[in-house]
Amino acid sequence: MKPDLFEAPDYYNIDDLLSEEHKLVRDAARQWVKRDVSPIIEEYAQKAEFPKQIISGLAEIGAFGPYIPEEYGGAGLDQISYGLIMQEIERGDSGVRSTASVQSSLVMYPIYTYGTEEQRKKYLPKLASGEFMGSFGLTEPNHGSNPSGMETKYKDMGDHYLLNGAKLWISNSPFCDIAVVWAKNEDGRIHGLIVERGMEGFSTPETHNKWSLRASATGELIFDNVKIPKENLLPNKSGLGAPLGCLDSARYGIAWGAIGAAMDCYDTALRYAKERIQFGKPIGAYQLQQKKLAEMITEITKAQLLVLRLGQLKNQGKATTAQISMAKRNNVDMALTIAREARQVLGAMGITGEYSIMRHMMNLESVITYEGTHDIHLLITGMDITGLNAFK
Ligand code: TGC
Ligand code: FAD
Repeated sequence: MKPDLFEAPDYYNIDDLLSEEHKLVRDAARQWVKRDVSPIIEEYAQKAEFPKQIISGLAEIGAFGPYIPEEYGGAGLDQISYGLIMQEIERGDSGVRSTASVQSSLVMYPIYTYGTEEQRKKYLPKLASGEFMGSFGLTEPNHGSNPSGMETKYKDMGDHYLLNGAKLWISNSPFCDIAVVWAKNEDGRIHGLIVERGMEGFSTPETHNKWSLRASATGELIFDNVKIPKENLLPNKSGLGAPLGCLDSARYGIAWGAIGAAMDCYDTALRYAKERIQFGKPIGAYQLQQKKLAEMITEITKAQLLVLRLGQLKNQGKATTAQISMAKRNNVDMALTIAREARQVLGAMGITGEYSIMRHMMNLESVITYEGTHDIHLLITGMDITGLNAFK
């Protein structure tokens, strides 16, 4: 892979709107990605393996629990810093950002928000340091976009719960130490349970043959009469709103993260267009290529402004699910369109692993599907503006 020459585009001087802390956090993540992710990521994507050696680095830049209070090992940062960290990590690779998103928003967030003080103390510091890695089990073979129909269930056995069922398409599953799993009780009410590796009847087979998110490990979570200690139930929220609340936080991070992938594609295409000579001129001198590049920077700039405002709302506790949906949907679609256009600017070179663009493009096919598909987010916006529910 070519050396990482990335220069971040900031067409509207958005840096002027960030605090010194935001810029320090962002720059530390940016330097770390350049030093520890860019040189190895193509190799790991090619061999379809998560690079476990970067776990400690992710912890050091605050990517595990950026907004979780410091007393539980988190970085105690605000929502804009969280977004900037996700942006920088996804600039390196969406799969690495996935690992951080799951750990922070789908494992640490529910334990912090819905868990007991004992659960917080037991798990959060280890998750923040990367000593423990977590996964989040919502999706099932028969229930993706409609998790309310989930079949995974648990039964109260007096001194413990008995868990049965299966989750599919689970990021980090093959190597997770714990899984936050959503299951129905005998009354059909959804609760979160913390399942630990080593519990009898719990297995995590890996899903192979992915063309997307190859540097992220994806797998199943299988529960065959798993005995769960009663203290592993998250007691402070039940119903589908509990997992959906976690998704709000993760989708917000993805809205920022997708900008990172788009910035990397744009920066690579811009540099290539200025250097590649055809018909005696750099290809960037031709109007067709300028149109592609001009539209890319326009869309990136709009996306940057969208998430910055969303981050302000989130810091004030005012960001709604529908506002987050809009940003996730828009920014991932924007990044995928830019990846496709940028790939064309590079001609044949664009299909090789010498450049990051094709990897970003393939990754974004997952990002546009997980955490609510492109269609589902449109329907969430539609429901919000019309007051009419297309799901029921
Ligand atoms: P609906 O009837 O609308 O809602 C059920 C209950 O939940 C409440 N609620 C929320 N609560 C908190 N936060 C939110 N964001 C909430 N949204 C809804 C709602 O008020 C209701 O409460 P109550 O008290 O009345 O019961 O639910 P529905 O069954 O009609 O479904 C709505 C729909 C389709 C929008 C939802 O199910 C959905 O978002 N589906 C998409 C599924 C999804 O996003 N799955 C993601 C799996 S995790 C993942 O992909 C990780 S990838 C990680 C990575 O690698 O980065
Ligand atoms: P389906 O729900 O079957 O949808 C298929 C198609 O139908 C889509 O185009 C969808 O938009 C459309 N559709 C569905 N319902 C409607 C409707 N009402 N109206 C119109 N169109 C509709 N899940 C987890 O729980 N944890 C994880 O860590 C996790 N990681 C993932 C990692 C990867 C790499 C991938 C690819 C997925 C991951 N997922 C995870 C699962 C992901 O959240 C689901 O794939 C996603 O929610 C969609 O579910 P589905 O694939 O079953 O598609």
